[in-house]
This record gives sequence, C-alpha cells and structure tokens, in this order.
Amino acid sequence: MSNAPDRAVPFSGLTRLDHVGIACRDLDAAVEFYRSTYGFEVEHEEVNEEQGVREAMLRINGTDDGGATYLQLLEPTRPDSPVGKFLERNGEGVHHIAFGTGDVAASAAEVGGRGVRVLDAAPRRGTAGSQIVFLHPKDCGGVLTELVQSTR
Ligand code: CMX
Ligand code: CO
Repeated sequence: MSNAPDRAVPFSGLTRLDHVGIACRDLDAAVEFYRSTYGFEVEHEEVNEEQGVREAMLRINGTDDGGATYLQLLEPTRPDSPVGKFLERNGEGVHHIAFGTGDVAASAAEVGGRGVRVLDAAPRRGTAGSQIVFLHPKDCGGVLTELVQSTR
C-alpha cells in the first residue's frame, strides 16, 4: 500500500489536524481536568461572540511555525448557539475536528466542489485571528468539520 496522494483527486490543501473541539459546560473545570490529568496548558483563551463560545486552546504538540496541534475547549455563551444546542442534545463531548490549510477559501472551494455543503459563504474569524469555515456534518459522515487557516 502506498501513501502517495491519488492525483485523480484534486488536492484539497489540507495538511494537518489543527485541533479537536470539545463541548463543555464549565470551561474552567475542563481546563483544570486537562491540566491536572495530562499536564496540558492553556496557550490562548478568548470569547468569540460570533461563534457563541468562550474557549481555550491547549497545545498538545508542535512548534510556533503553524504546525502545532491543539484541543479547543468550548463553553457556550448562549443556549441557542451551536455549542449550546449540541450540549442540550448530546451532553459534553467531542464537537468537531479542524483541518489546517494555508488557504482556507481555496480549500473550502475544492471540498465544496465535491458536493460537501460549506456552511460559511466566506471565511469567518476563528481563534486568535484565524480564518475558518465549517462543513456540514451530514455530508462528512456525521463529523462536524472545520477548515482553519491559522495565523500561528
Ligand atoms: N457533530 C455532528 N453532528 C451534529 C453536530 C455536531 N457538532 N451538531 C449538529 N449535528 C447534527 C444534529 O445531530 C442533527 O442531526 P439529525 O438531523 O440527524 O437530528 C443535525 O446536525 C442538525 O442539528 P441541529 O441541532 O438542528 O443544529 P443546526 O442544524 O441548527 O446546526 C450546524 C448544526 C452544524 C449547522 C451548526 O452547529 C453550525 O453551524 N456549526 C458550525 C459553527 C460552530 O459549531 N461553531 C462553534 C465552534 C467555533 C470554533 O471552532 O471556533
Ligand atoms: Co474549532
């Protein structure tokens, strides 16, 4: 078996796993769990009102050149937000995965051209000034999927 990319399929530009998003009811408690259980530290914390989240990014591995991998802990700022609705339906747990790209608009256009619904007509502001789009979970095997072009 070869791991070489299949050139019959156009390259999506997605090169790595940037983060796994986890829905929690209490951000501070979740941060403390990951700190005391695994030793992961918060690298960045912010409120993103457009996405309706208070969030913390915990670096798992990698370096400052844009290659690091994170856990994104997400507490809703309001019950009718995506994470608020998810918690109501499912309780706490894995909410989404995010693939990294150097050009999120180009990657979204590529993937969208293959019949996957891109939820954002234009990239929105994500963590720490990154640019993000989401793909519909129903077109991705039940996995809410984010594409992210980070400034890190
Ligand atoms: N993972 C998998 N499936 C999900 C899901 C998730 N996180 N969230 C919703 N779904 C499924 C539901 O189970 C439901 O399935 P059924 O139709 O089989 O019951 C379906 O999608 C519709 O769910 P809903 O509760 O009615 O929610 P909406 O359609 O209103 O919204 C979605 C779903 C994905 C369009 C919305 O959550 C969204 O736009 N998400 C993107 C934005 C986001 O999640 N922001 C927070 C993170 C910010 C960040 O990472 O920076
Ligand atoms: Co995310």
